Amino acid sequence: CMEAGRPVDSEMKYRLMEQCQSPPLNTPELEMPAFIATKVSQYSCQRKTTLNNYNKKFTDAFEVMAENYEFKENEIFCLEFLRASSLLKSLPFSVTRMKDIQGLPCVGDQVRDLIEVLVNYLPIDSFTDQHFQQFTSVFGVGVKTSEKWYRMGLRTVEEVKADKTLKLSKMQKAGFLYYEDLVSCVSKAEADAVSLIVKNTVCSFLPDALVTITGGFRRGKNIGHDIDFLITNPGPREDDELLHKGLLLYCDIIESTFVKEQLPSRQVDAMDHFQKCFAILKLYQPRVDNSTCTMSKKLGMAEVKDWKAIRVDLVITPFEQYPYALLGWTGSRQFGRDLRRYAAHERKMILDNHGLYDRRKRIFLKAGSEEEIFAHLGLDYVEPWERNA
Ligand code: DCT
Ligand code: MG
Repeated sequence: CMEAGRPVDSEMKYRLMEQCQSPPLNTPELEMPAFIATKVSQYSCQRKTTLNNYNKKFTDAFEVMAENYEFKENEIFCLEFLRASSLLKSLPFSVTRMKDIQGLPCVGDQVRDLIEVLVNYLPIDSFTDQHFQQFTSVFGVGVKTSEKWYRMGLRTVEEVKADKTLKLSKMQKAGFLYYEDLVSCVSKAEADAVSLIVKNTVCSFLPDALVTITGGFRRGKNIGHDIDFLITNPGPREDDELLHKGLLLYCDIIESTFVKEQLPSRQVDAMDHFQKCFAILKLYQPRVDNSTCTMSKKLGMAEVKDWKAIRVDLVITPFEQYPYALLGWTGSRQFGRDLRRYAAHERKMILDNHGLYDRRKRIFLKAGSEEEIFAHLGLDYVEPWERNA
């Protein structure tokens, strides 16, 4: 159900123009080290992308466009904007003139048009499409449901909550119940605190288990929407329950669907087959202001909430697939997509979160570390904090 594309979505362009009523930006010319645009790879796995993004005003807008096209199920245009966003994140300078993007890959006509609109304006800090971001920010609500609610005339999370006729899944119910906590980002300190809880709990079941934080926090981010963990146990497999019940506010366990003989999936955005648990954890936090606590107790008021609900993904992998799972779950999503695209198009190999299959030699390539996977692919190693594509 691809939709025929329009040059740049005219409504979106109009709204962008409206938000850009500020005078043109006057940045002094910066001394740039030699930068050769034509040498930049179209694959983010051949670039280094740290969190130092010089082109946020463009990449934010591109990500909104990508999300907009995802809603319209136009995958091609969605990917065009995601690739352009990731490319601009890797540039060592801010784009200030059209000349700056000359010769770069991943800049199609639509992207070029939008850059032309934005290049003369100040950064847009709060440009978001309220319509759909409102609903997809709820745990368990995807683009389909969000669009359905929007078409029903619902506009805010409160309106959805108040509508008793809606059938919510167990996941969405939890999403609404802990909504405020879950939309407020997870901090690095919270990630460290949860990390301790998860490690202690896992180790009480499996003393030799390896527990690693993955996702954005492994890439050096200071905030995230969730905390991702990879758990593996050297030696014989044990599928014990790894979860400490009292702290679990919500838990959805997906059993492993992995079949040993199965070839890696060719789908670029495929889910993996690991046993995983999408959970909401109760993290007790010492209150900063103790007086409020005692005061409210004295006055017989409702007790002050001394915990925060935090989204945690636990992924359990067999030991021999651990490096592939680590590479996949460290992300970013775009980095992973490009790794798989690079493997398929440049190496005739199929990569997923379980392994790497060489189609010419018809063998699975074993790896003991992420470095070995990059080597199998003939790629220079990219550190986790350089994978923020
Ligand atoms: N991933 C994957 N397979 C999935 C889901 C995710 O390989 N089915 C990878 C891609 C990125 C990584 O796992 C972590 O996913 P997120 O938590 O969604 O992304 P993040 O980069 O950690 O972002 P955030 O900071 O918002 O949590
Ligand atoms: Mg994450």
